[in-house]
Amino acid sequence: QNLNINPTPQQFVSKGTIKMPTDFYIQQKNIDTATHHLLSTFFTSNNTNTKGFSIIIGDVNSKISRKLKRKVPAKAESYFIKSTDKNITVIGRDARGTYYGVRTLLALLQHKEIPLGEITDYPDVAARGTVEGFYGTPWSFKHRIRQIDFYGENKLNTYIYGPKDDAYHSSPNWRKPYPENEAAQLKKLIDRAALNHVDFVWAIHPGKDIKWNDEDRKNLLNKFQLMYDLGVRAFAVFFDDISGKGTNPKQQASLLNFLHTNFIKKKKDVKPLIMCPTEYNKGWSKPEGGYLKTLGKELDPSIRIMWTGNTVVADVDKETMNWINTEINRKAFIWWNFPVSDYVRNHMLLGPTYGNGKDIANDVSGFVSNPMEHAEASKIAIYGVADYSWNMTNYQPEKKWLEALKVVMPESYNALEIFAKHNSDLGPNGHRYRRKESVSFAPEARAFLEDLEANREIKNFNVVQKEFQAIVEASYILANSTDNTVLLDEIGAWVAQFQLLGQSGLSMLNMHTALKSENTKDFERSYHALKAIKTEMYKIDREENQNPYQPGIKTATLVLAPFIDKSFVHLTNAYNKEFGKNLEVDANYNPHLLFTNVAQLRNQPVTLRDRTLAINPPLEVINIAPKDYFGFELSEEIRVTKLILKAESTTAYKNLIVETSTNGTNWSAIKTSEKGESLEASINKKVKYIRVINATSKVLAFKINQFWVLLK
Ligand code: LOG
Repeated sequence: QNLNINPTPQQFVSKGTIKMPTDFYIQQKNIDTATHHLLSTFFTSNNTNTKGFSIIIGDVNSKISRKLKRKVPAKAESYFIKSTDKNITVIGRDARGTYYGVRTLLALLQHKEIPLGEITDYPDVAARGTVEGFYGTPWSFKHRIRQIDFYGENKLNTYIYGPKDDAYHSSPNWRKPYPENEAAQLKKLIDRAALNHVDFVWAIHPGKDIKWNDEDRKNLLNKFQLMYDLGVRAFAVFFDDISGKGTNPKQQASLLNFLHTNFIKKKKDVKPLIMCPTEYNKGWSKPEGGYLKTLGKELDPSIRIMWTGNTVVADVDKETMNWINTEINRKAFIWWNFPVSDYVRNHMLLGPTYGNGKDIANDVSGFVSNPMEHAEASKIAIYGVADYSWNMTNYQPEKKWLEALKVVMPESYNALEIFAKHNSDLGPNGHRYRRKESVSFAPEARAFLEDLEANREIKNFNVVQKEFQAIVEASYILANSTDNTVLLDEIGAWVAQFQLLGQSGLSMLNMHTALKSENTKDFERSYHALKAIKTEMYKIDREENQNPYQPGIKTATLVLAPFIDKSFVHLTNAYNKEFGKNLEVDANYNPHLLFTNVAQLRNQPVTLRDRTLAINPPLEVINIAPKDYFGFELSEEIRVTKLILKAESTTAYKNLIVETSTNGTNWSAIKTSEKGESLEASINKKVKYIRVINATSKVLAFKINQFWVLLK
């Protein structure tokens, strides 16, 4: 029997069901405020009295049958429930276990019939939840309240508060108290967390300007005390994304040990410290510097060390864990950088939570997800994280994803499913992290294109048509839904874009039908309609979500959008040929490629905006060896008018040569000039390849701030 409880209980022995009683008799022993509160959300004076169906709630120290108490697993936060036709008993290992038992009890009482039997349950991972640790607009108060309630509902016990753009979390103000109104709001969040049995972990990020002296130690103690007074009982110290003196592992360890001894231990009611190291992923770790080993050796064993995996954005597996745990002498606390989108801000990441090993429960001390700045939309992924971290071996990504959609949109979940399944990949990005997208539609798109290109009858025309129709309809439903307006506020612009995309797909299909029946009037109408739809999409992309990093609104970029573009190009070409017409073919997708032998650049996305073809500038220094080059391979010979390179320092310019080629073998050099900060070349000829090459015999190292060519 499916209990429909998230996270999935570890063990459920089913013994039939009984009809839901109308009245309950609650006997509670040893329960805390949070559990009291939770009970009061269901049991009121209307449905409780001493003659009702018995519900006995307590923990292992309460006066409850010894026989049943023995069934509570000897694990933190565990509970045991026995339900018979006479009564239901809920016993927690500890206060939180009892609370979780009551969460499950209330879920059982949502059914029309009460499932009978025994539930034995406990979490696989000790600390489970999120770290609000992204760049960009921090979550609002309202969103945080909704998140914390959601964590309680899904048995997540950890919310690490560390928004990069909170000035009192990081420099310059980490030493100062929060202004009164911010402190008051934090206090409300902290109280709300307590009511949901969520540890509100307040993180500080002092490494940008910390001085390794007594004064700053006192500053930290003082700030911790202020946060303690607001109700914080769990703390973290982040040393990520810093450079300079703050990165010293001996100093970091010594400071943290100091905080451990003089604050954590003294308080008695505060959880062990969590720290995020400077080298927080394997790709950035320099074993020869001994950074991680030093932390591992010197940090008090109770202090947890965070880890994002083999790279900044990565899924973690057994091997990941074996490596890091050996380095740091303890079980790493996983900071999973999903569904965070601060490096692909024009995308919505609404797909399932998947990719992490199901065999690492015993290798981690915690597992938290870093979400999107879109809090509500992140719940889809977080729901999966709750199940994965609670009951790892039984975790089923797709099943949990479908459930999550229903939880966030109880009415319009079918429409949300259509939207979410086509909006999950990140597009090409410097971290090389990708997600599946449009999984069930991808083979249809492929088959359609194959038939189209082979001039065959398109066998799955109806299937494809149905999908586009569904996309348009789902978008209307979502845009007018009222079951989660908070979510709609976040995804609205993407939904609008998605609707247009679906509409453009229908026009593309019409073009095909018209071409087949040689109806030029219909063909040209649909052709122009599709172009007009593209213009509208372009407008949304230029008006909505205009952040300075990845501005705009991208939708269904992995499968759907390229599918429509390719079909459009093919159909227009075929039409032009057959009817001797000259309709413009440009589908304004980027058919050009990056052309480089520099490993550091190989995965940088190339974007075409208007007629400007550019490399997405990476944030790190690039090493260009002798004969190394970077540039573009154009889809065909195209007239290029201009090339611009803006490097962080201009000293490399004299060592670089700009070359063009029509075949990739024979190259001719182009004259360059330095204009202000840029290296510029005026070209004005048709080329297929264009590149900048290191013509010297030494390695050139520079940061690329801009690199683009202008196409005619
Ligand atoms: C930051 C984080 C950011 C994430 C993804 C960590 C430990 N730190 O590169 O604030 O959201 O990557 O862009 C990070 O992941 N730095």
